Amino acid sequence: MTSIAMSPPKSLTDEQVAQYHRDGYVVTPALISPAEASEWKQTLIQRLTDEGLLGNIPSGVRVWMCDDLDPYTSTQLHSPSMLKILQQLIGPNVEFLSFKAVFKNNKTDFRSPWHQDWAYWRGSAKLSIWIALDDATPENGCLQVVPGSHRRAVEMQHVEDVKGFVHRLTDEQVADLPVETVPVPRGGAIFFHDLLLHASCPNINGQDRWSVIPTFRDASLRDSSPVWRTALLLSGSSVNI
Ligand SMILES: O=C(O)CCC(=O)C(=O)O
Repeated sequence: MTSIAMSPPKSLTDEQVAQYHRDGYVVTPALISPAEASEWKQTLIQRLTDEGLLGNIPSGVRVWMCDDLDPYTSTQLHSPSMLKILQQLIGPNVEFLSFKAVFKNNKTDFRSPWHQDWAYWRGSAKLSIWIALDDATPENGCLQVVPGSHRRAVEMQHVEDVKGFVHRLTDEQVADLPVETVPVPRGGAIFFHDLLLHASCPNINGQDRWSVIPTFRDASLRDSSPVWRTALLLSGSSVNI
């Protein structure tokens, strides 16, 4: 792990914890500092450059498993703030599974379609953190969510598309639902349940909108998901590894 200057540890209020359980998501406007967000973005750009993938991923999504952590990401994932908030939302046993970079810009300018992450991995409930590495606005592709949609899995279409997101809903299927658009400043984060219906706005102004999305689970629950061979225990004990 690298040594970096961390922001002071943060936690959620009881009201924010209740909001997560009621709505399926909660926003923290400053999980990390803007400087940390910028450094994380540069780290991921360097990784993608080293892998020969920068500018070469039509989906704008790259996933890394937990045994493939770069030092900067590892340090951030072990930050006291992140663990404290995860324990508030998941409980004392927290496992980290994988993380992805999702980048929208003047080339990958399409919206991510409506979906529930659970359709991709199934098994026990997961929690992901959508962390803004740039200011995320309605114009450059911030997230949209349907509050309360995390209470049940919905049937999704299977669509083959080089841009990814093969399990998705059409915009028409979401038309009558109470969509919220969620701008987040650089360093801010959205903690969200894997059944939360979410999408992102199209990038219409061409400005970078990078995010990093780590995924976690309650390590005390046995997970039948076939996606992860291994996990990294961050606190407590695990029935899975
Ligand atoms: O950041 C985005 O555009 C959406 C990403 C997303 O929904 C996902 O990776 O599950």
